[in-house]
Formats: sequence, C-alpha cells, structure tokens
Amino acid sequence: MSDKAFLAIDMGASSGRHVVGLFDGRRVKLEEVYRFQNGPVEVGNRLYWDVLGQWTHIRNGLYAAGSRVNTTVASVGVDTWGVDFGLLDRNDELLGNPYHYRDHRTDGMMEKAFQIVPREEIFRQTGLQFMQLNTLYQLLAMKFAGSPLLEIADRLLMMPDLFHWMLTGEKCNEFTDATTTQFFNPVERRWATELLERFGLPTHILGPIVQPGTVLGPLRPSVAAETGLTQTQVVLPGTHDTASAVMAVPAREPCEDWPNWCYISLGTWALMGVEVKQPVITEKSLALNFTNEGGVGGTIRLLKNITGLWLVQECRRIWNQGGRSWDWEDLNRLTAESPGLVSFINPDHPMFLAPTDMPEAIREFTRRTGQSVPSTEGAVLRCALDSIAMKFRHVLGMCEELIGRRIEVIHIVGGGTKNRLLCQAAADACGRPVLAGPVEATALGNIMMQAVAAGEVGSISEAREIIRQSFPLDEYSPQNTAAWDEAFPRFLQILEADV
Ligand code: LRH
Repeated sequence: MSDKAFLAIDMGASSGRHVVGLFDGRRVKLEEVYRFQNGPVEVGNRLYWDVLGQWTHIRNGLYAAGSRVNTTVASVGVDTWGVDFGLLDRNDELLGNPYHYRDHRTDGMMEKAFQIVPREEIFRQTGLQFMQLNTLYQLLAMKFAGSPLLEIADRLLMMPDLFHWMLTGEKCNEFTDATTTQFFNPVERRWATELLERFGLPTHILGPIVQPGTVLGPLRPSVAAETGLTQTQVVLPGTHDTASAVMAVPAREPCEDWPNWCYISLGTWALMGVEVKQPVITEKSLALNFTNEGGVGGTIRLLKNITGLWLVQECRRIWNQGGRSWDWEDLNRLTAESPGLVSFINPDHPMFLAPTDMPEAIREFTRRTGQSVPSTEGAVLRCALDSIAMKFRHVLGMCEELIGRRIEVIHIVGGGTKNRLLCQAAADACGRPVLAGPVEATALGNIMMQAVAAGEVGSISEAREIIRQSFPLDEYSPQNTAAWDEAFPRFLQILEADV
C-alpha cells in the first residue's frame, strides 16, 4: 500500500510550519517541508498578526509540500493558537489587521465586563477560564474604543477559520477554536448569544459550528493551480492548536469515566489538564479558574493555562538583543548549574504577560516579594523553571480535586519536551512519572484528525495507538521530592503575595 500524505499547517508563537504526515497504514512519519517566522508585528503601540505575509507563506509551503512529497497530498488543515480572529465585511473584505492577543488593548477589560455581567454568570454560560486575552474581551475592547470595524463586521472567523476561508472560499466556525472565545456554551454546544447580547455585542457575525474532521472542500482554483495541489481537500483538524496537541497525547483511553492521566501541552504556554466527556462547570471549577474547552471527538479539555516557556524565550530574546547570541544549550547548562528552589515567581502574574524586559520583570517580582534576587542568567532561568514546575504541582492537585481521583502519570507533549530540565523538574515537583513526547504533538494531532476523516484511521483512540507505535517517549521518574515538598508552601505564599 502506498503512503498517504496529509499536510498540517501549524502556526505557533514564533514560527509557522508545514509538516507532512506520511501514513503507511501502521505508522506515521513526519517531514517538515516549510518553515516561516510567525511573530507579531508591532505598529505604534499595537500588536498585529502579519496576516497577508502569512498567507504568502501558507501558499509557498503548499507548493513546497507538493514538490517534496512523492505522492498526492490528500488533505491539508490549519491550526493556530486560540482566541484571535479576523472580521469580514458583507463583501468579504478583511477588516483591518487581526490583533495579536498580547496587545494591551484588553488591559482592564475583564473588570469592565464584570460590571455588566457578573463573573459567575459568564462562567455559568461558557465554562471558560478568565483571561484578558479571551476573544470576548478583545471584542469588548473594540466596542469600548468605538471601533467602526465592529459596526460593519458581517462575519467573525477565528484565525484558522480565516485561513481556511482564504484557502477554499468557505466560511465556517470550527468547534474547538470557537470554544476558546468565552462566548460559546459548551453544555448546549452552541454560541452563547444571550451573553453577547447582554454586552451589546453583535451575534449575527457568528456562523454555524463545524466539527473537526469535516471536509471543507477543495482549494480555490487559483490556489490549486499556483501550488500544484489540484487533488487536495481542506479538512478541518482541531484548529485550536491545543486541541490538536491533546489529540496526540499517547495515552490509553480511560477505562472509567475519569482519566488517571493528565497532559501538559508544553510550549510558549503550558496547558495542563484532563480530557473529560462533559464540561465541569461548578463552583469549584470557577474558583480554581479552570476552563472547559472543546476537544476533538466532542471531548472537553478541562484545563488551566500556565505561562510556559514564554518566560525563558523572552529572557533569551532580551539577552540576545545586546549583541550576544546565547543558544539554548549554553543557557540550559547555566540553568542546571544554578542552585534550585531559591526564589519563585508566579508565572501567571499579569506583569509577565507582555513585559518589555522579562529578566528585569522576574527580578522585580522577587524584589517585591522579599526573596533573593537572581543576578545571573542561570539563576533567572532557574527561578522561572522552578516556578513553572511548582505551578504544575499546584494545578495537578486542582485537577485531582476536580475529578475526584488520583492522577498517576503526566504526559508532556509539544516542543517543550526538548527542555529536559523542565520535564525532570515537573516529575520532581509533582512526584509523578512524566512521559514526554511526541515533540511534534500539534502537527501530529492535526494530521491524525485528517487521517481519521479520510477513513485511514478508525478512531481517535486508534490514532493515539498509532502515535504510541510511531514515536519513542522519554520517561522521567520523580527524584529529590522531599526538597520540592518542603519548598512548596513557600511557593504557595508567593502566589498569594500582593505584588
Ligand atoms: C496555546 C494557546 C492556548 C491559548 C493561547 C492563546 O498556543 O492556543 O491554548 O489559551 O494559546
């Protein structure tokens, strides 16, 4: 049997990639055929997507895939991070440049929102964690700024939906990304239109919800001709990158209702949680600020966003601005050599969302909380990694509390699995074994969803079995847990500190 080729276009925080998955009926192999820069573009004090530049790269990558792969590319699907969107007017003109969620226009927006609709009520209708970057607060920021774009908008498309529309001419709102907006009702599995009405936000801009695995259609004739992909269909993956990453977690299905494993999709963010069948919208999940996002196969991702490698990526960016060129190998060595469990930060403090100088923000946090201030590069990074690992421990406890059972193993997937120090620290802090891999979880989940849609793979659990057979995992056993146990109360105090 000849290999089947599926193409994932995975647009992550720093780069976008075209990854081909070749499936021989038993195993899947990945080949990256194109990569491009995908950082935000700053104009004045605003942060945008470079949407037309990305569109050019998307087409270049399609061409590269067509010429590199020795077989027909059966289908292609796009995934990106959640919450960001574009607006089309009634003539299908893209209105302005889509904003990047780290833009500061949403500062203070949650507080304004709660004056109109109480926090509890928003949670009851949406089950979503409160983060100022959610689409709801982005739309509210436009409304409070009197944006004329919102007035003439005819259609809201989340970023992957926008690229899918560019590729096919078809407009749809894919389920998993729609659930990241904070105006989607995950219990009734429909838009929370009543909520938007309470905010005076338009509801006619929302379209029908479409599930991952749906065939959207062929490429526009012009795109097919230019890229040579005349046989290729566009098929929706879990378009929210985290949904695709969780699809690729090589775990076995739970035999009971609640899983005994959790996942961390580790990259710029660390998304930590459990896969469940129904949303958990309770006083407790509200108090713990957990989210109920939609997963592939109609599952729910009960999880929490933790600021992840963003902390260390930003440190490196700042240090390298001064003309130096630290590579990760050197920085990891310095981190490993630096004493652990000295100072902590709260990785999710708003001061780390988009600081101009991350190392200084980390030092400032330790200063304000009366801890030893990390002075060297290694000490700064050690403080960041220890704090992320402690946050994992904290959130592990919350997951167990929410599902009422002990979690035996932690799966870490995504690019962050390359950070061996953090994987080990996660095992040590949590006192649980960590299974790390696959590194390319997002692209893989995207590809495997397309393979399921094509009937090449029977189900999502079969896809996970194929992933287990295709990629080796690294296992980390907990070590030195007593020191982490002892330091944990100190970390909790830091979380409570008024900074
Ligand atoms: C991870 C992610 C996460 C969202 C954030 C905006 O890439 O999609 O799930 O909350 O970006």
